[in-house]
Amino acid sequence: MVDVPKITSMEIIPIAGYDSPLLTLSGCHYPYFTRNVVILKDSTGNRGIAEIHGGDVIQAELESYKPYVIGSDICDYRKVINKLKKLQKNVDKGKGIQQLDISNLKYVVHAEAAVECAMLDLYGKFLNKPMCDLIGMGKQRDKVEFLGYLFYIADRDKFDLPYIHDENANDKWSQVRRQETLTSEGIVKQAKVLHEKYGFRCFKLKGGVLSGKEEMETIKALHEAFPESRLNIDPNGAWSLNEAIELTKKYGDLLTYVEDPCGPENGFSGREILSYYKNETHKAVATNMATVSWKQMYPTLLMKSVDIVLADPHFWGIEGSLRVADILNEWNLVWGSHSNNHFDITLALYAQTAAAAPGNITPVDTHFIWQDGQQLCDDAFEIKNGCIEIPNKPGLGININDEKLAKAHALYEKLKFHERNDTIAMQYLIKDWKFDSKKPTLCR
Ligand code: GKR
Ligand code: MG
Repeated sequence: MVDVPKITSMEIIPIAGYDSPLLTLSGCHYPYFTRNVVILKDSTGNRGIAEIHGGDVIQAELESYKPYVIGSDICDYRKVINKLKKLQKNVDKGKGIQQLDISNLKYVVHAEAAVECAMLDLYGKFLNKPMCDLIGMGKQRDKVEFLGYLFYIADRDKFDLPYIHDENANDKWSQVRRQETLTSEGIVKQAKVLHEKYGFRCFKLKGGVLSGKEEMETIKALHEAFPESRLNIDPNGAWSLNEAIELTKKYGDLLTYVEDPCGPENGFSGREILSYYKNETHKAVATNMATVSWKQMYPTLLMKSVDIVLADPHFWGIEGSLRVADILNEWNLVWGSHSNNHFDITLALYAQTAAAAPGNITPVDTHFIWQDGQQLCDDAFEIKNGCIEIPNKPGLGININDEKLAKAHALYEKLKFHERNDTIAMQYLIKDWKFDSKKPTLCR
């Protein structure tokens, strides 16, 4: 009989990283973003790691899990997760983020996904198998394609806030990602530099900032610069149903698919509105807003509201996200993953989960390009030719560097608040600016 290692300790380490003043419907990214890192130790001395969204609510949720995690056999991760699910306090109240109210994000995130990741990392180390071999129906592909996530960027000199400068960096991307970018030419330049550095063949423009027409003109410019590339725009539901239909009729052929073009309006949910949108345009639709839970999945599928569900493992759990992938694949629909600002541990999790997702998946979202250089692991995965190749290493396939982790924690300790808030920075640009799910950020 083999002795299965037991979990002997669980540490939750809140950390922070640097960001640019990226613009989205919810406002402007603050100079810092926060995450929670989980480290589990087992009786053999192995460490299992995970990273999830930041903030006090998620940190407290993770802390409350300790008595149920410590002492468990590492291979009992399903049993532990089932228990944690029953305990969960911050369950989605049904509204989710279908209107991109960022303050609801913490209710959509499932903190137990971090425990699942760290336990699977330990389990993989014990069996000497990569995580993607152990989850869902096992490894489906050796490499995973990611997309180049393009953002409009505000002028950092307009803020009295310590945005990172990267002044000493000599690569083009480190400079471009910190410069004001509010025009089509600027976004095309961003895409060109990203293509050169990471080899992306698929791009997503974060919309909801300028008018729909201006943003679709940017898509047109991107199409001219990259005629072979897959293009997608995500205004996070800022457009009305009518505007989304009009814009799609004029520019829709330039897009491979469109992400959350419209959302709830006139008493209809985002799922209903997207279904009307699809009936009229026949355009492929992706979402990370209308469908973020199993309850929301049922009406989504009944009404054929979307074609692509961006099932972030932090929202659905790792096995949950792969169950979504399985269902979508059986019905000729498509799996992908959404992202928020993150470090390299999340990048590895996306790669491992996507490697195990069956079917013809869509290139995975990642914000990591905006944080590249702030790696916590010396053996972090790298995006080359637009893809991450899954290494033949056990578990997640990466190992944390304690000094780098301590530095990210020290940065967190200096922060006055820990939850994401895009209004604070935005009010430097437009006095008294308030989030409005139906008004692009700069159209005030
Ligand atoms: O980083 O501001 C952002 C994004 O807009 C993020 O909050 C979204 O959740 O990337 C996400 C999306 O695809 O909707
Ligand atoms: Mg989205």
